[in-house]
Parts: sequence; structure tokens; C-alpha cells
Amino acid sequence: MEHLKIASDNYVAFTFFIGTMAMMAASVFFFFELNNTSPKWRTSVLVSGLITFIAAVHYYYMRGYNLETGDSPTFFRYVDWILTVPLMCVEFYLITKKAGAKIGLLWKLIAASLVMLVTGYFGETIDRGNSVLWGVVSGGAYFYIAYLVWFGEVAKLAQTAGAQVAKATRILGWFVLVGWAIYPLGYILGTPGGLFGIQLVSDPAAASHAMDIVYNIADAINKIGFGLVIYALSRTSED
Ligand SMILES: *C/C=C(C)/C=C/C=C(C)/C=C/C1=C(C)CCCC1(C)C
Repeated sequence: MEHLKIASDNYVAFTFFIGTMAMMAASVFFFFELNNTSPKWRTSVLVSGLITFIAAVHYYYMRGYNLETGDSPTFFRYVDWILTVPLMCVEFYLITKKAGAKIGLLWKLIAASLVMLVTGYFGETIDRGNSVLWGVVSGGAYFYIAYLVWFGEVAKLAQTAGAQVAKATRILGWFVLVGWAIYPLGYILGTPGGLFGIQLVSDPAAASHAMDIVYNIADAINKIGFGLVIYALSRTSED
């Protein structure tokens, strides 16, 4: 049996390891805090915990996969996203529901996130030759979500849902606009010719390492940060 250990200069394996710990710790925090969360916000905080818990299980697997093979765990990365990004859409729906959000809004957000992720997966795996095209389609769906949160239905409902919900929605909007924009950067770094034919990292192994590090950092910021915004909302809301 070979003993696999993380070399001190293996930053990819290290960020998978730290990512696993961070997601586990965040999940424990959200779940344990449920007991002293008001019933009105309990489902939202529960969903925050589900997001980091699903990620923790995937990170545990991806960490082992990457350590044993040295490869990028692309398939399970996308399985993770396909489960957790729609749950982030559920968060937007839950916090605007009292202001009258309809189930149709939730489906719009989920549909856009599925288009964004499925097209991204095609570009990264089965049709890399057209990675730019898939990236552009995926980016379109991404901008639609950002539009809904900043100017569309989510923004409008949040304005009538009280000052605290409006504020939280604005912060979550920044996560979508800035935090989520880190992902296309990882895609461009890791996919051959990803930036309209321009190769940022020419060595394929180095390119996929850069991509994994960028994705791992983005996941920690977005999944845990998103959950903490919801948690803060559950503590400050006056109504
Ligand atoms: C917890 C996981 C999250 C929040 C994942 C978000 C992923 C994205 C916003 C991915 C977006 C992409 C594009 C906008 C274009 C290139 C392909 C993707 C899928 C990396």
C-alpha cells in the first residue's frame, strides 16, 4: 500500500483539504445554531447548513480523488454545484417569500443556474473544442441570475420585504456579482483557449491546477459567506 501524503508545495491538495475542513466546520455551526434561531428563519439557516454540508461531503471525496490521481475532480465538482447552486436560489426565494415571491421565480432562478452549469460542464469536458461558445452561453445565464437579483423580481420584492431583507439581498447580490465571477476566471485558466483563443496557462497540468485552486477559493467564499449573510439576517431582523 502506498501512503499518500500532501507534499508541502502541493497547493491544490492543500486547498481541497482546507476546503473540506471549512465546509465541515460551517455545517456544524449552522446546524447547531438552528436551536436558537427564530422559527421564521429556521428553514433559511437550515438551507445554509445543507449547502455547506453537501459541499463538505463532495470536498472530502474530491480531496481523496485529487490526492490519489493528481487529476481534477471535474465530474464531482459539477455534481456539487448542481446541488448547491439551486439551493442558493432557494435562499433568495425564502427570504423574499413573505414579500410575495411566487414559486415561478424560484423555477426561473433554478432553470438559469442549471443552464449555467450544464453548459459550463460541456465546455470543460465533452466539447472542449468549443469551450468559448459554451462559456459564453453559461455567462449569459449567469448574467440573467445577477440581473434578477440586482434589478429584477428578487430586487423588487426585497425592497418591500423590510430594511433587513433589502440589505441582506444587496450583500448576497455582491456575492453573485463578484464572488461568482471568480468561477469563469477558473474556467478560463483551466480550459484550452478558454479566453477567446488566448491561452493564459500553457502547460495543461499547471492550467488544471490553477483552475482547481481558483474554484476551491471561490467555493469557500461563496458557500460559507452566503450562509453567514443569511445567518446574520436571522439574528438582526426586527419583524
Ligand atoms: C457553490 C458553488 C457555486 C456558487 C458555483 C457557481 C458557479 C458559477 C457561477 C459558474 C459559472 C461559469 C460561468 C459563468 C462561465 C464558465 C463556466 C462556469 C460554469 C464556470
